[in-house]
Amino acid sequence: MTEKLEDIALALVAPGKGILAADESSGTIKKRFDKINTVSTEDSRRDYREMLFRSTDAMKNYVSGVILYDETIRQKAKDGTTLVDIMKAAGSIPGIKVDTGAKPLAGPTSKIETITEGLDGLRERLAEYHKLGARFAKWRAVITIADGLPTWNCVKANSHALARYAALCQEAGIVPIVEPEILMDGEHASHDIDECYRVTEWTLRSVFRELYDARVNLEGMILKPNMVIAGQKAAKQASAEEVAEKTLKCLRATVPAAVPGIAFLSGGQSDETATKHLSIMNAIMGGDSVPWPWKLTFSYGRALQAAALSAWGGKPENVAAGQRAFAHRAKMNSLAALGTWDAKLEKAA
Ligand code: 5MM
Repeated sequence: MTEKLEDIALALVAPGKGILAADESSGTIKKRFDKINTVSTEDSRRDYREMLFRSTDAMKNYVSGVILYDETIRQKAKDGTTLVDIMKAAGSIPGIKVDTGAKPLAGPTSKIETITEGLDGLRERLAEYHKLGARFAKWRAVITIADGLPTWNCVKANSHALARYAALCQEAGIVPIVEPEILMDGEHASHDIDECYRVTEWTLRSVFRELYDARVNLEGMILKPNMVIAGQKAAKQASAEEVAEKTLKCLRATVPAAVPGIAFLSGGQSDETATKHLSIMNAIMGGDSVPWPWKLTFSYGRALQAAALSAWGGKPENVAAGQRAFAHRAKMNSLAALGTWDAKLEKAA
C-alpha cells in the first residue's frame, strides 16, 4: 500500500467505504460488555474484536479502516495471527486511538468541560504505532453544550490540542482523524438543533484555524465531526431532512475544500437513524449540480457495533450471528455513503 498521506486519506473515504471505530478504552468496553452480561477480560475483548475483523465480506467491501485501542493493536488471534494482519488481509487499514482521554478542564467549569490529553510523549508513541502497522490515528475532543457553555477557553484549548496532535501524526507518516465532538447525549443534552449548529460552526472554525497555524496538510487528514442535531433530551427533535440540510450547510461553511473526506461519528443516534442521516446527505450532494469538495462517510462506533454485540452476547456459538449483524450494518452504511440506502433494505437482515 502507498505510504503517502494523501493516498491513505483518500483510501479511507473510498466510495461506499467507511471506518469502524473499535477503539473503546477498557472502561468503555466494560460498560458495553456489562449490557450483554459478559465479563470484560483481555481474552473476551480479543474474541469480540476478532469476530468483527474476521467478518471478511464486511471488512473487504465496506470497511476502509479500523480504529484500534492500544491493547488491540498488540493482540493476536487465537491462531496466533495478529489482529492487525487479519484486517490487513481483508484490505482494511489499521488505525489507532492516541489520545489518553478527556479530563476535567481546570477552571470554573471543570465539573462539565474537558480537555483531551495525550500530547506528552506522542511523537515516540506514534513512531511505535507506525511500526505496529497503524497508518492513521484518532484524537477525540469533547465539547459540551450546557447553560452558558461551551466556554471559549474549552473550544480553544481542545482545538489547539487537536492541531498539535495532527501535526505530530503527519510528521510520523500517519493520517490524523481530527474529531471534535459536540455531545448530543449525556445529562446536559437538552439543546435544540440551532444551538448545535452554532457551537459546531464555532468549533470547526476554531479547529481549522489551529490546523492552519500548525501547518497541517489538509489533504492528508480526515475530519470526524458530529452531525448537526438536537440534544437527546431536547423537547423538540428535528426531522432527518433538517438534520441533513443543517449539517451540510454547516460543513460547507467551515470545512476547506482541500480536506478529502468527512467521516461522521454516530454520537448516540440509533443504528438506523445514523444510516438514514448519512444517506440523505449523500443523496443531496449527489443530486446537486455544483460538485461538493469532500466525500461524506461514516466512522461509527456504537451505530456499527450495537447489533453485532447483542447478537454475539459473549457466546462462541453466536460468532456467525454476530458477524451477520455486523456485515448487515456495514452494508447499510456503505449504501448510505453512496446515498442509496432505503429503509426497506433493513428488513432483509
Ligand atoms: C468507540 O468509542 C470511542 C470512545 O472510546 P473511549 O470513550 O473509551 O475513549 C469514540 O471516540 C468513538 O470512536 C467515536 O465517538 C465514534 O463513536 P460513536 O459511538 O459516537 O459512533
